[in-house]
Amino acid sequence: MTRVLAAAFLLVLSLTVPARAHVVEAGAELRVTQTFAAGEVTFVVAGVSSLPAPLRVSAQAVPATSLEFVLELRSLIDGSRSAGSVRAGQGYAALPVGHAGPYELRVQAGGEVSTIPFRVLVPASAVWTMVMDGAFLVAGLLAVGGVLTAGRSRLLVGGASASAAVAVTVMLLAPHLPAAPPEGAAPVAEAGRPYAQGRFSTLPARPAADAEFALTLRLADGATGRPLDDLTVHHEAPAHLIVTSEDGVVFRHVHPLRTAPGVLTVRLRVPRPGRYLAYAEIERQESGGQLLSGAFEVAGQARPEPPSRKTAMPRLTPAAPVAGTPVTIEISTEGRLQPWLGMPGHLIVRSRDGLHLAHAHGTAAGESALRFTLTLPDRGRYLAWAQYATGGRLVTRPFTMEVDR
Ligand SMILES: [Cu+2]
Repeated sequence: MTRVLAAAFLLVLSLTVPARAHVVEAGAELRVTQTFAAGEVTFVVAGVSSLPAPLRVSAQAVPATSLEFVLELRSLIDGSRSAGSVRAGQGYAALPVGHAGPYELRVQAGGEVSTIPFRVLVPASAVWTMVMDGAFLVAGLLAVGGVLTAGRSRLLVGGASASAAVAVTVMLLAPHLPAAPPEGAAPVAEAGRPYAQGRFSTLPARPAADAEFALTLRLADGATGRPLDDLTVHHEAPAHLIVTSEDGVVFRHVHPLRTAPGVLTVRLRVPRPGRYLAYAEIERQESGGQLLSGAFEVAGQARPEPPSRKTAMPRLTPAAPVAGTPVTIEISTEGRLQPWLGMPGHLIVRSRDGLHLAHAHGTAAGESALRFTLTLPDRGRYLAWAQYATGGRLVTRPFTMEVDR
């Protein structure tokens, strides 16, 4: 009986000991989406578990592009550099890194450059993980002894049981115990940080319809006024920029490039003149999300609305949405959904006057439908755009919603 128990325990041991992955949060990959002229490109920096090691950087683009990205990695601690290149959807660049801590990854393609700050983190062991590992080891050794002596040594069997109890207890408590901060992590500030101030500008100052222009967002710390350069990547980008024409005909959801500390820029081209509203979703480190807004004018000849693209026919529940209470929106999608920015789908909703902007995340409702739930604050007409990826391309489907009461 004891022999069977000991053998069973050894089996459990062999399954549990190598699976210590739950503490290795630092080994997670980092995904950063940037809008290049070619389209949306997500750079994927694979996690590392020990150093020195090559940092693997790959790129995924929608729509697919064969553009080559030149990469340069620079340590902000000692200035050491490594370089490489990668094509979207093809393999990875291996950039050697010697130590944990802050780095900048410079990505360049076709005259556009973005410098992405990030941290290389290496998992550090907390004291309790060492206790757990030690207890498992002792239990294992004693259990082996127990098997060899056919369970005749009470000391061995008792010791194995006691060690196993300690190990299992620590393992069960593990999710509630504090993890050691990974090596290379930034010092944690106690409170959140001041609000960001954002100023939008265009180059040229008055862009023209159908001509490329640069839209720049300059971020400043609300307390000191200094350039704000501590954005954290959320939903796979440091900043999500929504640009809509005031009439809602034109919609862009892009991810600007960091061209200098606190300066985010994206190249745009819009087909219609008029007033445009810009919104940036950002998140400072150790702080909540913030929405910054601005506006700019595009010059050019007014012309009739272009034939509208495929609009969505949403199914609303309740069919007549009520201000201040949730509405569920279901839209059917063509083709199998691919995650986009870490989610099956996104829904951007703007009030007609532009004073309200919401961003909801969808859940897949079966193979070919997306479901969103959100609450619209007031009566009126809302312009909505559902976004998802399928078949290697991004789909944007506009529709409107009326809130009558
Ligand atoms: Cu975004």
